[in-house]
Amino acid sequence: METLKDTMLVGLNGVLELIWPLIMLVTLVTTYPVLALWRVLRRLFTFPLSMQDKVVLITGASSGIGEHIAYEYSRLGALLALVARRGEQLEAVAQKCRGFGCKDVLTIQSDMGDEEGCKKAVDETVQHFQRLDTLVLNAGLIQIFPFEELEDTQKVRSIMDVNFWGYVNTTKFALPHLRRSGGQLVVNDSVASYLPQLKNTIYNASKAAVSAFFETLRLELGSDVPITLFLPGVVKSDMTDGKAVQPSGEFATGDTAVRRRGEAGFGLFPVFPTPALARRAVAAARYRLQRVVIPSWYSLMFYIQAFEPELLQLQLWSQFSGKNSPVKKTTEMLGGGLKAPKDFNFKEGRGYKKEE
Ligand SMILES: *[C@@H]1O[C@H](CO)[C@@H](O)[C@H](O)[C@H]1NC(C)=O
Ligand SMILES: *[C@@H]1O[C@H](CO)[C@@H](O)[C@H](O)[C@H]1NC(C)=O
Ligand SMILES: CC(=O)N[C@H]1CO[C@H](CO)[C@@H](O)[C@@H]1O
Repeated sequence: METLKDTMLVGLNGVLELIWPLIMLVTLVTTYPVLALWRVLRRLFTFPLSMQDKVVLITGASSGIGEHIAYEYSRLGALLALVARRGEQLEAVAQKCRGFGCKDVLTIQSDMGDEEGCKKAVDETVQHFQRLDTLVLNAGLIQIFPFEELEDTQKVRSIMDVNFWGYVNTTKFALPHLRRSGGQLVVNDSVASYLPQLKNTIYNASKAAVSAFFETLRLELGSDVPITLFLPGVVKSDMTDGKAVQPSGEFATGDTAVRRRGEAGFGLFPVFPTPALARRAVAAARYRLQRVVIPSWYSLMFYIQAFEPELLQLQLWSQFSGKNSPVKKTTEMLGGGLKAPKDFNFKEGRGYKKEE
């Protein structure tokens, strides 16, 4: 039964629904120029953090974005703790870091998909260096298949474990050390956290969770431990090369990886080179920026998603179907490491409008 009070509350909310957008619009128009000016001034008058002899812990450091972030910090004189599951590859990266001038690199073979692994990464770093200044959370898994192909959701729990819980648990273990050193958090989020991307349901959800978690944590920590979220668009990495979790829970390898890579439709967007991405992400962290989209043109899509989601959906659907699927065409045209195999059949995309 609706009470009189309920009716009045609904009425009050109704009034707000009418006038609030107007108030917001006026606020946006009046405050935006001031804020834009403040951002420019802040950028001009803030000195980037010196990384000389600072201890940086990087997860997912054996390849792709994490690897290049390690090189970037090496050039800046930081001391590194590199974490990944693949020990040999990690050693090779560490060797290159030394070549770039890093004075001390610790490699930690660990799985960020379980709690012990997260704890081990932080503990061994602090044991070795006696401190921790920057935690770069970057390890991640992706899936490239429609949700309905999945027989058992248990099989893809690993994505949420690594991409979300791994980040949360590592943050939990690292925070006391970061507080002590006046350190900072740097987090690899993805534009997938606000841009829907077909065949990436769980991945997309894990990224949205990361966004929500760290934006909230930011409010709690204030300036004690600054948080920089970087949101890469399509970047060349093992992930965009098709190394993805399968409906079976296994990793895609060989031909399957190549097929998955083609199916992902990553090829529609021009790939952003990984070293350049790492440079921008590290610069953003040194300026303690809160959130950077790299490359920045992706951020415009955020407004489309917010105000005209139908438009974005239309574009994504058309991308995956039809005779002249732009995915197919641009993938072939661009190459850039994302080239589909010659005999790849783009029409096979399951669950989408099939060609008659
Ligand atoms: C995170 O910690 C929780 C609580 O201890 C644990 O249940 C979970 O398995 C951990 N997950 C990861 C990925 O570390
Ligand atoms: C960081 O994001 C990019 C782009 O989404 C991805 O290729 C890379 O592997 C990332 N790591 C995680 C954890 O998403
Ligand atoms: C943040 C977020 O939810 N992003 C997208 C994840 O994917 C779904 C389904 O495609 C979209 O509706 C979301 O906008």
